Amino acid sequence: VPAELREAVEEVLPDLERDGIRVFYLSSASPTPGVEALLGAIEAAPDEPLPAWHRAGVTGDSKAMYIYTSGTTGLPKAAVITELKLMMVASLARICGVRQDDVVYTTLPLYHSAGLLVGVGGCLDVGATCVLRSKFSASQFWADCRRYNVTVIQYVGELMRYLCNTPQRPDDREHGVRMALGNGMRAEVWKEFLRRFGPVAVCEFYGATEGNAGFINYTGKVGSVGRANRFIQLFAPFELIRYNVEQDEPVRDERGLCIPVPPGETGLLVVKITKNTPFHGYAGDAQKTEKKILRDVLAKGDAYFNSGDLLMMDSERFMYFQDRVGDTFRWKGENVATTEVEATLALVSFIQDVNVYGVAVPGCEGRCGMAAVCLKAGATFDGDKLYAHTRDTLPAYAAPRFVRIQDSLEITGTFKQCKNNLVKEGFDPGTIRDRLFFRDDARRSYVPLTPQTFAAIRDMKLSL
Ligand SMILES: *[C@@H]1O[C@H](CO)[C@@H](O)[C@H](O)[C@H]1NC(C)=O
Ligand SMILES: CC(=O)N[C@H]1CO[C@H](CO)[C@@H](O)[C@@H]1O
Repeated sequence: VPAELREAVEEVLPDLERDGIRVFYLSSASPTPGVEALLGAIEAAPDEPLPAWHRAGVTGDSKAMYIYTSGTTGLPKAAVITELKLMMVASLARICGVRQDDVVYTTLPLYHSAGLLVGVGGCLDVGATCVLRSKFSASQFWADCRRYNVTVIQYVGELMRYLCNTPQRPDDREHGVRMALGNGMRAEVWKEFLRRFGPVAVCEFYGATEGNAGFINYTGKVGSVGRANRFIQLFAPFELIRYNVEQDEPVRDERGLCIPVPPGETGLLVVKITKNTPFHGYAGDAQKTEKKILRDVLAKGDAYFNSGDLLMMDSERFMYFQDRVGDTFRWKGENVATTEVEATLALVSFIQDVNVYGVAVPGCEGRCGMAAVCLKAGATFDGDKLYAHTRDTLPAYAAPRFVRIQDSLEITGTFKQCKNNLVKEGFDPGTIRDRLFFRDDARRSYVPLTPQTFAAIRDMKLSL
């Protein structure tokens, strides 16, 4: 632990000591009895290879570490990462073409799999140089790349968007970055990134920390997370199955089995659990582990890892990420993929950040779209412009009915947005301090949401 977390550590230290767990501060001294300081020990360590006895008894199945899932819904869960999994995920960098002479720049937190396993692990795997920054900074990003001769950058989709949102500069293309390695970049952002910062090869991959398989597109088809080739199908048999967003469960046929979707249709990604693609579950939580396993998928008695992600495969077998299961909601009988609406709204000139979710409205089935928006510095909200943009780019059911202006949006350590509190808070101007707007079709604009309008919606006098 970093020494800044001293208070939190001291609170649970007695429990940890009881379990025989040694705790280290990442500093050269420790202010806490019972906690050791790591930096001095690292300095003093010899640089010869570790003796083999040190890892005698370690096998592919040994637990290497726990990584907590990011917890966009509910508390984070500790996913078991085995030595084999660690090596497989670390090899992603090599598969994407990272070389020994590369300098890889990582600003992602190291307590998650992208930064730690792909970034640091990938550098260890190929023998490349790793440049770490404790916190991502959009304004310092390219300066860092120039200063440290960075050739490979690591991203999650949000980071690329933050970079594209920075003001244009004449030296935007002055850098030696040849490759970007990461996941979750939307096609719009991908195009804009290449236009702004030049020909950077993008290696986009898809995978969940605890998942048992993933995809990569190492040749850079814009927007795609990879291609489902025969090799992947043989190694990790996966299916996209029909999903009922309202019931929040897969659709089953009369035999009780799941139904694969045809190309072009969005489905839930499930990956068969086999010897090659085991699922190690969550530490000390058999119940949560079982919840991620889907049984009787294509045949009675089979078992699949439920990714919780909705993907689409096109006729050329390219895979596209659509949304997280819990993030998609139903409105007017249609599925609204929040990440898709977010990507569309992010293109509006005065919007810096946006988080889309669905709120309950009295007397209405499903949930009604709402967007929490953070404005660009110095920009003002333009209801007419937003209305015109959503009318031109989104189907009517997907355009948010309500907009909430916030100074900043709550995100997790891995730049994922938190929706739960926003959903709970709803759209009542009587309790929400932020400015609220309402999509008014008659006036073709987003207009301030007045207590009168709210009351009319609540009392079901105004139909949405
Ligand atoms: C970056 O490259 C330049 C030119 O090759 C070199 O002079 C400089 O020392 C390098 N910087 C770092 C931090 O390695
Ligand atoms: C592995 C993979 O699917 N690569 C594809 C990524 O995108 C390029 C560009 O369209 C395709 O040609 C590749 O086949």
